Formats: sequence, structure tokens, C-alpha cells
Amino acid sequence: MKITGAKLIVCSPGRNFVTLKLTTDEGIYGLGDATLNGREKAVATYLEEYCLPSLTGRDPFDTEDTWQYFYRSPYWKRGPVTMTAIAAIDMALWDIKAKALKVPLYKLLGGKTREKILVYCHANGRNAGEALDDVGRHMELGYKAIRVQSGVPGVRDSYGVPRHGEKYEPALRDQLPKEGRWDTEKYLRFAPTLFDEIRSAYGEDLHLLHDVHHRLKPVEAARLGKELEPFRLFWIEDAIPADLQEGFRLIRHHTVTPLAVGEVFNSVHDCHTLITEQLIDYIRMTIVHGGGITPLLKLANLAALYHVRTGFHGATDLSPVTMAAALHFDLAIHNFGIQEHMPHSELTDEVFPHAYSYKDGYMYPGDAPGLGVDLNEELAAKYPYERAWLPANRLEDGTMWDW
Ligand code: GCO
Ligand code: MG
Repeated sequence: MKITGAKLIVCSPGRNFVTLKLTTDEGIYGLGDATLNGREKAVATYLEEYCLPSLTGRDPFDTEDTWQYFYRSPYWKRGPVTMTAIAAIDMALWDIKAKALKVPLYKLLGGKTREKILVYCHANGRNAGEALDDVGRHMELGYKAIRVQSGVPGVRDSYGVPRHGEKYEPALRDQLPKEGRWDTEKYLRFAPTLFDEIRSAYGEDLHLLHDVHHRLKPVEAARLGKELEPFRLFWIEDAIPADLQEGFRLIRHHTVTPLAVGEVFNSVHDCHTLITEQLIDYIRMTIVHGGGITPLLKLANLAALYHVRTGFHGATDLSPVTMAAALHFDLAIHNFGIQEHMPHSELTDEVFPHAYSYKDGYMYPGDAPGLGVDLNEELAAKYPYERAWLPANRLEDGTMWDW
């Protein structure tokens, strides 16, 4: 079998997605997600200008060599744009391989090692009361694990909370990125009271998660982890900007609250210290931004040696193609921990019809051959790309901060 064509589909059914479609001489095609939130066109251009010309004529079964080619041959390695582009190629090739063999992708990744995939959803509110109610609503939908974000009294822009009570979506179609204001001390005083209320209201069985979104310094994260210990969180996520892996040593030294990090990582070289020193419990680097299924299998195997489990990013800016890839992966690897599930809009699901499903707190990739996701190109064409920005963030005094 040979690759005969490559096409990029950039569409915006509610939010932007970049999808790669590879076709073969045998009529089988594969899909790969190339969406990098807020930087979509950079990846599309990288693929179009520098990758797609070298794809024709390759055997789609040569996933390792093709991956090494696109990783090594440009000389300039790594970075989110490059690695997202390589991921799209890799995903599409695995989709083709599994379709050619007429099996669901997980069968090629080692087969099932569990029956179903534990997922966590998002509950949020502009204040603790609203967040509490939203947790209750999601429990009624069957979720066993819930990430909770709440507005902080006196803080204008808390992470993960819509200002006016609409559905949360950080990428906004605007003239320029929206700038938020943040106050660490107010947040640190508030967070333990929020989780105290949630535990008192809903008991011990629910898994509770929380995303700090890179806003603390190590000693502050250590204090948060310590003060949240009585409420036994499943994890705190992205407690600090993880540019410096060694920064996690201090947090780890002070708290037994489990730590998750990595949705912005794109290479094993972003997290090998975190893993080999056992500084984290869950690695969130995901298939679309981490270079694809080929390197993620290696990363998961490394993590398994050090008792680190996966907890893949799964926000709505990762397309249904990535969601499907993640679910096949989650089903197959032994050191799976949990999968994020932020359901896509009905329109997105219509543009990307898929075999995966949610039921009662768990997800299932389905048994369609390959990834089990398609792209309705005619419908996608009705929703052209619209530039959207992730927000920027400043402290109260105007200092630029991590969002
Ligand atoms: C999460 C993430 C997202 C990101 C978004 C950025 O844990 O789901 O933090 O909400 O902010 O994916 O593109
Ligand atoms: Mg996050």
C-alpha cells in the first residue's frame, strides 16, 4: 500500500480544528488531528509547506520510519507546532493500518487491558454555590470523577470559569486576546474551603480533581497540596509552570496530594526528570501535541517503570480524532490512570461522526476499524476558520503572568 494524497481540512464548527486526511492507492484513508489551540494556521502551514510533499509514495505501515523522518530530517526538533504536525501524520497512518487490517486501533496497540475507560468531566461556577450545583448535575450524568473550578471571591478572572455563566470555552473570537487579572493569595485562601464544601455535600466516593493552570510558584503549590490533603483529591493539575522540571521536587517533598502535569508538553524531554524521579503521578502529554501514537507508546512505557500513570488532556480543542486515538490508547496500555472528557458540541460531533461513546462515567472507543472517526467534509466546508485567541493573564498590579 502507498500514500497517494494528503489534504488539510481547516474548519470551525463552533471552534477551530485542523484535520489531515491521507489517502492511499487501495482506497483506504486515514485522519489525523493537527489542532493547536490559537495557533492553528502555524501547524497547517508547517504541514503544507514542509511535510506533505514528502509523504506521497510512503508505505503507511512504516510508522516508525516515517515518524523518525519528520522528527529528525528538519534538523530543528521539537516544539508544539512541529510535534502537532508530526502527530497528525502519525495518527492518520495508524488509522490506515488498522483499517487495512479491519480492526479497531486498540487491537494494534496491545489489545484491551480493561473493559472501560474512567473519565473525568468539568464542573464549574462563578462562585462555590454554583460550582457545588454543577458537581451535582454531573453526578446525575453518572460521572465518577469531576474536575471542579470556581470563581474566587475578589478575583476577576479565575481559571476555568465563564464570566457570565455560559459554557466554558477559553478560545475567544475577538480582535485581540482578552487579558485577565489574578490574585494568588486570595485563591490560596479560597481553594481549601471549596473542596471542604464539596466533600461535605457529596461524600467520599467521588473522585475530585482541580486544575491550577500553571499559576503558582513551587512553595505556594506545596501549601495548596498540603491544605487539600484532608479532602483527598485525585490530583491537582499544572500546579506550576513546568518549564523547570526540578521545580516539582519542592512540591513533592511537602505533600501527598497526587500531581498531574503535561498538557503543554510535546516531547519526552519535557518530562523525563518528572518521571524518572517520580515527581508526578499522572502525565498529561497527549497524542496530538506529543508527536502522535508512536512516541506516546514509548513515553507510557517509560512512565510505567516509575509508577506514573496517564491522564490525557481531553479538552474541546482536541478534536474527536484525538479523542478517539486517546480512547484506543487508554484501553490498550496498562498504566492508564484517567481520561479527561469535555464533550464536544453537537455540531462538532456532526462534522466528525464517531464510534466512541460515553456511558455512566466511562467511555468506550467502539469496534469500528481504525480510529472509528470520520469527517463530513461537505458540512465542514460550511464552517470556515475564524481566528480565536486564548486569554492572557496578569497579576492585580499588571505583572504579566501565566494563563
Ligand atoms: C484542561 C486544559 C484546557 C486548556 C486548553 C488550552 O485541563 O482541559 O487546561 O482547558 O486550557 O485546552 O488549549
Ligand atoms: Mg489543564
